[in-house]
Amino acid sequence: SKKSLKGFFRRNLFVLFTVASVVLGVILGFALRPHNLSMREIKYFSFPGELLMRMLKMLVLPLIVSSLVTGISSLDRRASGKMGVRAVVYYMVTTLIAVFIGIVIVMIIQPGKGSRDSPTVKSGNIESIQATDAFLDLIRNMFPPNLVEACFIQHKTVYKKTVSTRNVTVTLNLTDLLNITDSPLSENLTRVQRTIQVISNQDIILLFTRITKCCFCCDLQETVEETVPVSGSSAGVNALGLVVFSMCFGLVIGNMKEQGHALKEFFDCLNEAIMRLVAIIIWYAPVGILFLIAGKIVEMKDLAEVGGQLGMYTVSVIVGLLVHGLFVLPLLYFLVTRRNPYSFIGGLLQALITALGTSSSSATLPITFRCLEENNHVDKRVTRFVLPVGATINMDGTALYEAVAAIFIAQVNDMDLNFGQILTISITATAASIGAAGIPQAGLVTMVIVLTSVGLPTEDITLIIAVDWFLDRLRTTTNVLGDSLGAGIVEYLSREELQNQDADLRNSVIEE
Ligand code: DAS
Repeated sequence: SKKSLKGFFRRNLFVLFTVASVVLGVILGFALRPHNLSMREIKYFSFPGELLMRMLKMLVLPLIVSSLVTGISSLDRRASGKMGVRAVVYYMVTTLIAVFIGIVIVMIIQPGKGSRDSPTVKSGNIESIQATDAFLDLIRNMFPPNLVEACFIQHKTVYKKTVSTRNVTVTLNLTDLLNITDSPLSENLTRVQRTIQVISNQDIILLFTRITKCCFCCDLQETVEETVPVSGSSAGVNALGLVVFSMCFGLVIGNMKEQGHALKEFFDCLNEAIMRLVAIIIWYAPVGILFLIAGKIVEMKDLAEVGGQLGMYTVSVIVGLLVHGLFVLPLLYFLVTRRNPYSFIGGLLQALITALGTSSSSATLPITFRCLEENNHVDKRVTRFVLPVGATINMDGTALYEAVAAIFIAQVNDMDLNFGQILTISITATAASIGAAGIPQAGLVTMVIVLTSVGLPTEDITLIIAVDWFLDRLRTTTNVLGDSLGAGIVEYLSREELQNQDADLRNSVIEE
Protein backbone atom coordinates (compact mmCIF):
# COMPACT_ATOMS: atom_id res chain seq x y z
CA SER A 1 0.00 0.00 0.00
CA LYS A 2 1.09 3.62 -0.44
CA LYS A 3 1.66 4.05 3.33
CA SER A 4 3.83 0.94 3.70
CA LEU A 5 5.76 1.84 0.53
CA LYS A 6 6.43 5.29 2.01
CA GLY A 7 7.53 3.62 5.23
CA PHE A 8 9.87 1.30 3.29
CA PHE A 9 11.51 4.18 1.46
CA ARG A 10 11.93 6.23 4.64
CA ARG A 11 13.48 3.29 6.48
CA ASN A 12 15.72 2.32 3.58
CA LEU A 13 16.30 5.71 2.00
CA PHE A 14 19.94 5.65 2.98
CA VAL A 15 20.46 2.11 1.71
CA LEU A 16 18.85 3.03 -1.61
CA PHE A 17 21.16 6.04 -1.72
CA THR A 18 24.15 3.73 -1.27
CA VAL A 19 22.90 1.28 -3.90
CA ALA A 20 22.53 4.27 -6.25
CA SER A 21 26.16 5.19 -5.52
CA VAL A 22 27.28 1.68 -6.60
CA VAL A 23 25.31 1.98 -9.85
CA LEU A 24 26.70 5.47 -10.42
CA GLY A 25 30.21 4.17 -9.73
CA VAL A 26 29.84 1.47 -12.38
CA ILE A 27 28.46 3.95 -14.92
CA LEU A 28 31.18 6.51 -14.17
CA GLY A 29 33.86 3.80 -14.36
CA PHE A 30 32.77 2.58 -17.78
CA ALA A 31 32.31 6.16 -18.99
CA LEU A 32 35.93 6.95 -18.05
CA ARG A 33 37.52 3.79 -19.49
CA PRO A 34 37.78 5.05 -23.09
CA HIS A 35 39.85 8.00 -21.81
CA ASN A 36 42.71 5.63 -20.85
CA LEU A 37 43.59 7.49 -17.66
CA SER A 38 47.17 7.02 -16.49
CA MET A 39 47.84 5.17 -13.22
CA ARG A 40 48.51 8.49 -11.53
CA GLU A 41 45.19 9.95 -12.70
CA ILE A 42 43.38 6.80 -11.52
CA LYS A 43 45.11 7.15 -8.16
CA TYR A 44 43.86 10.71 -7.76
CA PHE A 45 40.39 9.80 -9.02
CA SER A 46 40.12 6.97 -6.47
CA PHE A 47 41.23 9.26 -3.63
CA PRO A 48 37.73 9.78 -2.11
CA GLY A 49 37.39 5.98 -1.99
CA GLU A 50 40.77 5.60 -0.33
CA LEU A 51 39.62 8.11 2.31
CA LEU A 52 36.63 5.89 3.20
CA MET A 53 38.89 2.84 3.49
CA ARG A 54 41.21 4.73 5.81
CA MET A 55 38.38 6.06 7.98
CA LEU A 56 36.91 2.58 8.43
CA LYS A 57 40.29 0.91 8.97
CA MET A 58 41.09 3.53 11.62
CA LEU A 59 38.16 2.21 13.67
CA VAL A 60 38.95 -1.51 13.31
CA LEU A 61 41.55 -1.77 16.07
CA PRO A 62 39.62 0.09 18.85
CA LEU A 63 36.37 -1.53 17.70
CA ILE A 64 37.65 -5.12 17.89
CA VAL A 65 39.21 -4.57 21.33
CA SER A 66 36.35 -2.55 22.89
CA SER A 67 33.54 -4.74 21.54
CA LEU A 68 35.17 -8.04 22.51
CA VAL A 69 36.28 -6.90 25.98
CA THR A 70 32.85 -5.36 26.65
CA GLY A 71 30.96 -8.25 25.09
CA ILE A 72 32.76 -11.01 26.95
CA SER A 73 33.08 -9.23 30.29
CA SER A 74 29.32 -8.54 30.34
CA LEU A 75 28.47 -12.22 29.86
CA ASP A 76 28.69 -14.66 32.73
CA ARG A 77 31.23 -17.39 32.03
CA ARG A 78 28.60 -20.06 31.47
CA ALA A 79 26.76 -17.97 28.85
CA SER A 80 29.93 -16.85 27.07
CA GLY A 81 31.21 -20.42 27.03
CA LYS A 82 28.05 -21.76 25.42
CA MET A 83 27.83 -18.81 23.02
CA GLY A 84 31.44 -19.33 22.02
CA VAL A 85 30.88 -23.02 21.30
CA ARG A 86 27.78 -22.25 19.23
CA ALA A 87 29.67 -19.61 17.24
CA VAL A 88 32.66 -21.87 16.54
CA VAL A 89 30.42 -24.80 15.52
CA TYR A 90 28.53 -22.46 13.16
CA TYR A 91 31.79 -21.17 11.71
CA MET A 92 33.18 -24.65 11.08
CA VAL A 93 29.93 -26.05 9.63
CA THR A 94 29.29 -23.14 7.25
CA THR A 95 32.93 -22.93 6.14
CA LEU A 96 33.09 -26.65 5.35
CA ILE A 97 29.75 -26.45 3.49
CA ALA A 98 31.16 -23.53 1.47
CA VAL A 99 34.29 -25.53 0.58
CA PHE A 100 32.15 -28.52 -0.40
CA ILE A 101 29.96 -26.34 -2.66
CA GLY A 102 33.05 -24.87 -4.27
CA ILE A 103 34.58 -28.27 -4.97
CA VAL A 104 31.35 -29.68 -6.45
CA ILE A 105 30.91 -26.69 -8.76
CA VAL A 106 34.50 -26.54 -10.00
CA MET A 107 34.39 -30.31 -10.61
CA ILE A 108 31.19 -29.92 -12.66
CA ILE A 109 32.21 -26.84 -14.67
CA GLN A 110 35.87 -27.94 -15.09
CA PRO A 111 37.06 -24.39 -16.01
CA GLY A 112 40.70 -25.39 -16.18
CA LYS A 113 40.39 -28.25 -18.61
CA GLY A 114 41.69 -27.97 -22.16
CA SER A 115 44.91 -26.74 -23.67
CA ARG A 116 46.95 -24.48 -21.48
CA ASP A 117 46.42 -21.27 -23.43
CA SER A 118 47.25 -18.96 -20.54
CA PRO A 119 50.89 -17.92 -20.93
CA THR A 120 53.01 -18.83 -17.96
CA VAL A 121 56.17 -17.21 -16.81
CA LYS A 122 59.33 -18.78 -18.20
CA SER A 123 61.23 -21.06 -15.87
CA GLY A 124 62.46 -19.40 -12.74
CA ASN A 125 63.41 -20.76 -9.34
CA ILE A 126 60.44 -20.43 -6.99
CA GLU A 127 61.05 -19.65 -3.35
CA SER A 128 57.57 -19.90 -1.89
CA ILE A 129 57.21 -20.35 1.85
CA GLN A 130 56.00 -23.88 2.55
CA ALA A 131 52.56 -24.49 4.04
CA THR A 132 54.07 -25.32 7.42
CA ASP A 133 55.80 -21.93 7.62
CA ALA A 134 52.50 -20.23 6.78
CA PHE A 135 50.71 -22.29 9.46
CA LEU A 136 53.34 -21.42 12.05
CA ASP A 137 52.96 -17.75 11.09
CA LEU A 138 49.24 -18.10 11.71
CA ILE A 139 49.77 -19.46 15.24
CA ARG A 140 52.54 -16.92 15.90
CA ASN A 141 50.19 -14.03 15.07
CA MET A 142 47.74 -15.25 17.72
CA PHE A 143 50.34 -14.75 20.46
CA PRO A 144 52.13 -11.48 19.66
CA PRO A 145 55.40 -10.84 21.58
CA ASN A 146 54.64 -7.18 22.29
CA LEU A 147 51.84 -4.66 22.18
CA VAL A 148 52.89 -3.20 18.86
CA GLU A 149 52.86 -6.57 17.14
CA ALA A 150 49.61 -7.35 18.96
CA CYS A 151 48.06 -4.53 16.97
CA PHE A 152 49.91 -4.50 13.71
CA ILE A 153 51.32 -7.16 11.46
CA GLN A 154 53.86 -6.93 8.68
CA HIS A 155 52.40 -8.84 5.77
CA LYS A 156 55.41 -10.97 5.07
CA THR A 157 56.48 -11.90 1.59
CA VAL A 158 54.69 -15.21 1.13
CA TYR A 159 55.85 -15.64 -2.40
CA LYS A 160 58.99 -14.56 -4.17
CA LYS A 161 59.72 -15.23 -7.81
CA THR A 162 63.02 -14.71 -9.50
CA VAL A 163 62.24 -14.68 -13.18
CA SER A 164 64.68 -14.33 -15.99
CA THR A 165 63.97 -13.60 -19.60
CA ARG A 166 66.88 -12.97 -21.85
CA ASN A 167 69.05 -10.49 -19.95
CA VAL A 168 66.59 -9.43 -17.25
CA THR A 169 66.38 -10.98 -13.77
CA VAL A 170 63.51 -9.70 -11.63
CA THR A 171 62.59 -10.79 -8.08
CA LEU A 172 58.93 -10.06 -7.33
CA ASN A 173 57.07 -10.40 -4.03
CA LEU A 174 53.43 -11.43 -4.40
CA THR A 175 52.34 -8.83 -1.85
CA ASP A 176 54.07 -6.26 -4.04
CA LEU A 177 52.30 -7.69 -7.06
CA LEU A 178 48.98 -7.23 -5.30
CA ASN A 179 49.89 -3.69 -4.39
CA ILE A 180 50.81 -3.12 -7.99
CA THR A 181 47.15 -2.46 -8.68
CA ASP A 182 47.15 0.32 -6.09
CA SER A 183 49.80 2.71 -7.18
CA PRO A 184 51.52 3.94 -10.32
CA LEU A 185 53.92 1.44 -11.79
CA SER A 186 56.83 3.84 -11.48
CA GLU A 187 56.33 3.94 -7.67
CA ASN A 188 55.80 0.20 -7.66
CA LEU A 189 59.01 -0.51 -9.43
CA THR A 190 60.75 0.77 -6.30
CA ARG A 191 58.92 -2.01 -4.45
CA VAL A 192 60.28 -4.63 -6.72
CA GLN A 193 63.78 -5.81 -5.95
CA ARG A 194 65.39 -6.08 -9.28
CA THR A 195 68.84 -6.54 -10.60
CA ILE A 196 68.69 -5.21 -14.07
CA GLN A 197 71.73 -5.35 -16.24
CA VAL A 198 70.16 -4.08 -19.40
CA ILE A 199 66.48 -3.78 -20.10
CA SER A 200 64.91 -3.55 -23.47
CA ASN A 201 61.33 -2.34 -23.32
CA GLN A 202 60.23 -5.54 -24.96
CA ASP A 203 61.66 -7.62 -22.11
CA ILE A 204 60.01 -5.69 -19.31
CA ILE A 205 56.70 -5.60 -21.15
CA LEU A 206 56.90 -9.34 -21.75
CA LEU A 207 57.88 -9.88 -18.14
CA PHE A 208 55.14 -7.82 -16.52
CA THR A 209 52.50 -9.06 -18.92
CA ARG A 210 53.49 -12.62 -18.17
CA ILE A 211 53.72 -12.27 -14.43
CA THR A 212 50.98 -9.87 -13.50
CA LYS A 213 48.71 -10.11 -16.53
CA CYS A 214 48.16 -6.44 -15.93
CA CYS A 215 48.05 -3.66 -18.42
CA PHE A 216 50.26 -1.32 -16.42
CA CYS A 217 53.35 -2.23 -18.41
CA CYS A 218 52.13 0.14 -21.09
CA ASP A 219 53.13 2.95 -18.70
CA LEU A 220 56.72 1.81 -18.79
CA GLN A 221 58.39 3.73 -21.54
CA GLU A 222 61.80 4.45 -20.10
CA THR A 223 64.70 2.01 -19.95
CA VAL A 224 66.19 1.66 -16.49
CA GLU A 225 69.59 0.38 -15.48
CA GLU A 226 69.88 0.31 -11.73
CA THR A 227 69.57 -1.94 -8.69
CA VAL A 228 66.92 -0.87 -6.19
CA PRO A 229 66.61 -2.37 -2.67
CA VAL A 230 63.25 -3.81 -1.60
CA SER A 231 61.19 -1.45 0.55
CA GLY A 232 59.22 -2.76 3.55
CA SER A 233 55.90 -4.29 2.63
CA SER A 234 52.54 -3.13 3.93
CA ALA A 235 51.44 -3.38 7.56
CA GLY A 236 47.92 -3.99 8.75
CA VAL A 237 45.93 -4.74 11.86
CA ASN A 238 46.83 -8.09 13.42
CA ALA A 239 43.16 -8.97 13.95
CA LEU A 240 43.89 -12.55 15.04
CA GLY A 241 46.28 -11.45 17.78
CA LEU A 242 43.86 -8.74 18.93
CA VAL A 243 40.92 -11.17 19.06
CA VAL A 244 42.82 -13.68 21.19
CA PHE A 245 44.15 -10.96 23.54
CA SER A 246 40.76 -9.20 23.84
CA MET A 247 38.89 -12.44 24.57
CA CYS A 248 41.30 -13.39 27.35
CA PHE A 249 41.28 -9.85 28.72
CA GLY A 250 37.45 -9.72 28.63
CA LEU A 251 37.15 -13.05 30.44
CA VAL A 252 39.52 -11.91 33.17
CA ILE A 253 37.73 -8.58 33.66
CA GLY A 254 34.38 -10.41 33.77
CA ASN A 255 35.70 -12.60 36.57
CA MET A 256 36.98 -9.65 38.56
CA LYS A 257 33.34 -8.65 39.34
CA GLU A 258 33.33 -5.32 41.23
CA GLN A 259 37.09 -4.90 40.99
CA GLY A 260 36.95 -4.96 37.19
CA HIS A 261 33.93 -2.68 37.00
CA ALA A 262 35.86 0.48 36.16
CA LEU A 263 37.69 -1.17 33.27
CA LYS A 264 34.47 -2.71 32.00
CA GLU A 265 32.79 0.69 32.07
CA PHE A 266 35.77 2.18 30.22
CA PHE A 267 35.60 -0.32 27.35
CA ASP A 268 31.81 -0.02 27.28
CA CYS A 269 32.11 3.73 26.86
CA LEU A 270 34.90 3.32 24.27
CA ASN A 271 32.69 0.98 22.28
CA GLU A 272 29.80 3.44 22.41
CA ALA A 273 32.07 6.26 21.24
CA ILE A 274 33.38 4.19 18.32
CA MET A 275 29.83 3.34 17.24
CA ARG A 276 28.97 7.05 17.26
CA LEU A 277 31.96 7.69 15.03
CA VAL A 278 30.60 4.99 12.71
CA ALA A 279 27.27 6.80 12.60
CA ILE A 280 29.09 9.85 11.27
CA ILE A 281 31.31 8.00 8.78
CA ILE A 282 28.35 6.07 7.39
CA TRP A 283 27.06 9.29 5.80
CA TYR A 284 30.25 9.51 3.75
CA ALA A 285 30.22 5.81 2.78
CA PRO A 286 28.17 6.19 -0.44
CA VAL A 287 30.60 8.79 -1.79
CA GLY A 288 33.60 6.63 -0.93
CA ILE A 289 32.02 3.50 -2.38
CA LEU A 290 31.17 5.32 -5.60
CA PHE A 291 34.82 6.24 -6.22
CA LEU A 292 36.16 2.87 -5.04
CA ILE A 293 33.98 1.03 -7.56
CA ALA A 294 34.57 3.55 -10.38
CA GLY A 295 38.33 3.54 -9.81
CA LYS A 296 38.54 -0.23 -10.01
CA ILE A 297 36.43 -0.35 -13.17
CA VAL A 298 38.60 2.27 -14.86
CA GLU A 299 41.76 0.26 -14.26
CA MET A 300 40.46 -3.27 -14.83
CA LYS A 301 41.57 -5.25 -17.84
CA ASP A 302 39.31 -5.65 -20.84
CA LEU A 303 37.25 -8.66 -19.99
CA ALA A 304 37.69 -9.84 -23.58
CA GLU A 305 41.42 -10.27 -22.94
CA VAL A 306 40.82 -12.31 -19.84
CA GLY A 307 40.60 -15.58 -21.71
CA GLY A 308 38.11 -18.44 -21.76
CA GLN A 309 39.54 -20.49 -18.92
CA LEU A 310 39.68 -17.50 -16.60
CA GLY A 311 36.15 -16.56 -17.58
CA MET A 312 34.82 -19.99 -16.69
CA TYR A 313 36.83 -19.93 -13.45
CA THR A 314 35.23 -16.60 -12.56
CA VAL A 315 31.79 -18.04 -13.31
CA SER A 316 32.55 -21.06 -11.08
CA VAL A 317 33.43 -18.84 -8.13
CA ILE A 318 30.42 -16.57 -8.64
CA VAL A 319 27.99 -19.49 -8.91
CA GLY A 320 29.47 -21.03 -5.76
CA LEU A 321 29.23 -17.79 -3.78
CA LEU A 322 25.64 -17.19 -4.92
CA VAL A 323 24.54 -20.74 -4.02
CA HIS A 324 26.17 -20.47 -0.61
CA GLY A 325 25.23 -16.86 0.14
CA LEU A 326 21.69 -16.72 -1.21
CA PHE A 327 20.49 -20.28 -0.53
CA VAL A 328 22.56 -22.34 1.89
CA LEU A 329 23.18 -19.68 4.56
CA PRO A 330 19.57 -18.33 4.50
CA LEU A 331 18.24 -21.92 4.59
CA LEU A 332 20.42 -22.66 7.62
CA TYR A 333 19.16 -19.47 9.31
CA PHE A 334 15.54 -20.46 8.60
CA LEU A 335 16.01 -24.06 9.81
CA VAL A 336 17.40 -22.83 13.14
CA THR A 337 15.31 -19.73 13.83
CA ARG A 338 12.17 -20.40 11.75
CA ARG A 339 12.30 -16.73 10.76
CA ASN A 340 12.42 -15.19 7.28
CA PRO A 341 16.12 -14.94 6.41
CA TYR A 342 15.62 -12.48 3.59
CA SER A 343 14.06 -9.84 5.82
CA PHE A 344 17.09 -10.28 8.11
CA ILE A 345 19.36 -9.87 5.06
CA GLY A 346 17.34 -6.76 4.10
CA GLY A 347 18.62 -5.10 7.25
CA LEU A 348 22.22 -5.86 6.24
CA LEU A 349 22.22 -4.20 2.83
CA GLN A 350 24.34 -1.24 3.95
CA ALA A 351 27.04 -3.61 5.28
CA LEU A 352 26.91 -5.88 2.22
CA ILE A 353 27.31 -2.94 -0.13
CA THR A 354 30.20 -1.60 1.95
CA ALA A 355 31.86 -5.03 1.77
CA LEU A 356 31.38 -4.98 -2.01
CA GLY A 357 32.89 -1.50 -2.23
CA THR A 358 35.80 -1.92 0.18
CA SER A 359 36.54 -5.68 -0.33
CA SER A 360 37.54 -5.76 3.33
CA SER A 361 35.39 -7.43 6.00
CA SER A 362 37.43 -5.76 8.74
CA ALA A 363 36.83 -2.32 7.26
CA THR A 364 33.13 -3.19 6.95
CA LEU A 365 32.94 -4.38 10.58
CA PRO A 366 31.80 -1.02 12.04
CA ILE A 367 28.90 -0.93 9.59
CA THR A 368 28.08 -4.61 10.14
CA PHE A 369 27.73 -3.81 13.85
CA ARG A 370 25.41 -0.92 13.13
CA CYS A 371 23.20 -2.89 10.71
CA LEU A 372 22.76 -5.81 13.10
CA GLU A 373 22.11 -3.67 16.20
CA GLU A 374 20.05 -0.86 14.66
CA ASN A 375 18.16 -2.63 11.85
CA ASN A 376 17.94 -6.24 13.02
CA HIS A 377 17.97 -5.48 16.80
CA VAL A 378 20.39 -8.31 17.54
CA ASP A 379 21.43 -8.27 21.23
CA LYS A 380 24.65 -6.28 21.72
CA ARG A 381 26.01 -8.97 24.03
CA VAL A 382 25.96 -11.28 20.99
CA THR A 383 27.20 -8.92 18.27
CA ARG A 384 30.09 -7.66 20.40
CA PHE A 385 31.24 -11.21 20.96
CA VAL A 386 30.45 -12.91 17.65
CA LEU A 387 31.19 -10.22 15.04
CA PRO A 388 34.86 -9.40 15.74
CA VAL A 389 35.70 -13.11 15.97
CA GLY A 390 33.63 -13.92 12.88
CA ALA A 391 35.13 -11.10 10.83
CA THR A 392 38.56 -12.52 11.62
CA ILE A 393 38.20 -16.28 11.38
CA ASN A 394 34.87 -16.98 9.68
CA MET A 395 35.28 -16.44 5.95
CA ASP A 396 32.99 -18.75 4.00
CA GLY A 397 33.50 -16.85 0.75
CA THR A 398 37.26 -17.05 1.02
CA ALA A 399 37.27 -20.76 1.85
CA LEU A 400 35.02 -21.52 -1.12
CA TYR A 401 37.20 -19.40 -3.37
CA GLU A 402 40.49 -20.99 -2.25
CA ALA A 403 39.14 -24.48 -2.94
CA VAL A 404 37.85 -23.48 -6.40
CA ALA A 405 41.08 -21.67 -7.31
CA ALA A 406 43.30 -24.57 -6.18
CA ILE A 407 41.32 -27.12 -8.17
CA PHE A 408 41.21 -24.76 -11.16
CA ILE A 409 45.01 -24.52 -11.07
CA ALA A 410 45.24 -28.30 -10.84
CA GLN A 411 43.02 -28.60 -13.90
CA VAL A 412 45.12 -26.06 -15.82
CA ASN A 413 48.15 -28.22 -15.01
CA ASP A 414 46.28 -31.34 -16.18
CA MET A 415 46.75 -32.74 -12.69
CA ASP A 416 44.07 -35.23 -11.62
CA LEU A 417 43.47 -34.88 -7.89
CA ASN A 418 42.71 -38.03 -5.88
CA PHE A 419 40.29 -38.08 -2.95
CA GLY A 420 43.09 -37.54 -0.43
CA GLN A 421 44.30 -34.44 -2.23
CA ILE A 422 40.78 -33.03 -2.45
CA LEU A 423 40.35 -33.66 1.28
CA THR A 424 43.67 -31.90 1.88
CA ILE A 425 42.47 -28.95 -0.21
CA SER A 426 39.26 -28.82 1.85
CA ILE A 427 41.17 -28.71 5.13
CA THR A 428 43.85 -26.27 4.00
CA ALA A 429 41.27 -24.00 2.30
CA THR A 430 39.41 -23.85 5.64
CA ALA A 431 42.67 -23.11 7.48
CA ALA A 432 43.69 -20.53 4.87
CA SER A 433 40.34 -18.76 5.27
CA ILE A 434 40.83 -18.67 9.05
CA GLY A 435 44.32 -17.27 8.54
CA ALA A 436 43.27 -14.71 5.95
CA ALA A 437 43.00 -11.22 7.40
CA GLY A 438 39.93 -9.17 6.61
CA ILE A 439 41.82 -6.99 4.17
CA PRO A 440 41.66 -6.76 0.37
CA GLN A 441 43.00 -9.80 -1.47
CA ALA A 442 44.11 -11.57 1.71
CA GLY A 443 42.60 -14.76 0.35
CA LEU A 444 44.94 -14.66 -2.63
CA VAL A 445 47.97 -14.45 -0.39
CA THR A 446 47.01 -17.30 1.94
CA MET A 447 46.30 -19.50 -1.06
CA VAL A 448 49.99 -20.43 -0.96
CA ILE A 449 49.06 -22.76 1.94
CA VAL A 450 46.53 -24.63 -0.19
CA LEU A 451 48.66 -24.92 -3.30
CA THR A 452 51.81 -26.09 -1.54
CA SER A 453 49.83 -28.64 0.49
CA VAL A 454 49.02 -30.60 -2.69
CA GLY A 455 52.21 -29.79 -4.57
CA LEU A 456 50.67 -27.34 -7.04
CA PRO A 457 52.97 -24.70 -8.56
CA THR A 458 52.50 -21.51 -6.54
CA GLU A 459 53.51 -19.33 -9.47
CA ASP A 460 50.17 -20.21 -11.03
CA ILE A 461 48.62 -17.81 -8.52
CA THR A 462 49.50 -15.22 -11.15
CA LEU A 463 47.02 -16.87 -13.52
CA ILE A 464 44.10 -15.63 -11.45
CA ILE A 465 45.37 -12.23 -10.29
CA ALA A 466 43.68 -10.50 -13.25
CA VAL A 467 40.15 -11.25 -11.95
CA ASP A 468 40.93 -11.39 -8.23
CA TRP A 469 40.08 -7.72 -7.52
CA PHE A 470 36.48 -8.49 -8.63
CA LEU A 471 36.07 -11.91 -7.00
CA ASP A 472 37.52 -10.49 -3.78
CA ARG A 473 34.56 -8.14 -3.49
CA LEU A 474 32.05 -10.94 -3.90
CA ARG A 475 33.76 -13.27 -1.45
CA THR A 476 34.11 -10.48 1.09
CA THR A 477 30.38 -9.78 0.79
CA THR A 478 29.73 -13.50 1.38
CA ASN A 479 32.06 -13.40 4.40
CA VAL A 480 30.13 -10.50 5.93
CA LEU A 481 26.80 -12.20 5.18
CA GLY A 482 27.99 -15.39 6.88
CA ASP A 483 29.14 -13.49 9.97
CA SER A 484 25.87 -11.56 10.21
CA LEU A 485 23.54 -14.55 9.81
CA GLY A 486 25.78 -16.30 12.33
CA ALA A 487 25.11 -13.54 14.85
CA GLY A 488 21.36 -14.00 14.30
CA ILE A 489 21.63 -17.78 14.76
CA VAL A 490 23.84 -17.57 17.86
CA GLU A 491 21.49 -15.00 19.41
CA TYR A 492 18.51 -17.29 18.79
CA LEU A 493 20.28 -20.31 20.28
CA SER A 494 21.44 -18.24 23.28
CA ARG A 495 18.07 -16.59 23.98
CA GLU A 496 17.57 -18.55 27.19
CA GLU A 497 20.93 -17.56 28.71
CA LEU A 498 20.34 -13.95 27.69
CA GLN A 499 16.83 -13.91 29.21
CA ASN A 500 18.13 -15.52 32.42
CA GLN A 501 20.83 -12.88 32.64
CA ASP A 502 18.24 -10.14 32.12
CA ALA A 503 16.07 -11.69 34.84
CA ASP A 504 19.02 -11.88 37.23
CA LEU A 505 19.80 -8.25 36.46
CA ARG A 506 16.21 -7.20 37.14
CA ASN A 507 16.12 -9.18 40.41
CA SER A 508 19.38 -7.64 41.59
CA VAL A 509 18.04 -4.15 40.79
CA ILE A 510 14.79 -4.91 42.68
CA GLU A 511 16.81 -6.22 45.66
CA GLU A 512 18.91 -3.05 45.65
N1 DAS B 1 39.04 -9.48 1.28
C1 DAS B 1 38.97 -10.48 2.34
C2 DAS B 1 37.96 -10.00 3.40
O1 DAS B 1 38.01 -8.85 3.74
C3 DAS B 1 38.54 -11.81 1.81
C4 DAS B 1 39.59 -12.40 0.90
O2 DAS B 1 40.54 -11.74 0.50
O3 DAS B 1 39.42 -13.57 0.56
O4 DAS B 1 37.15 -10.82 3.86
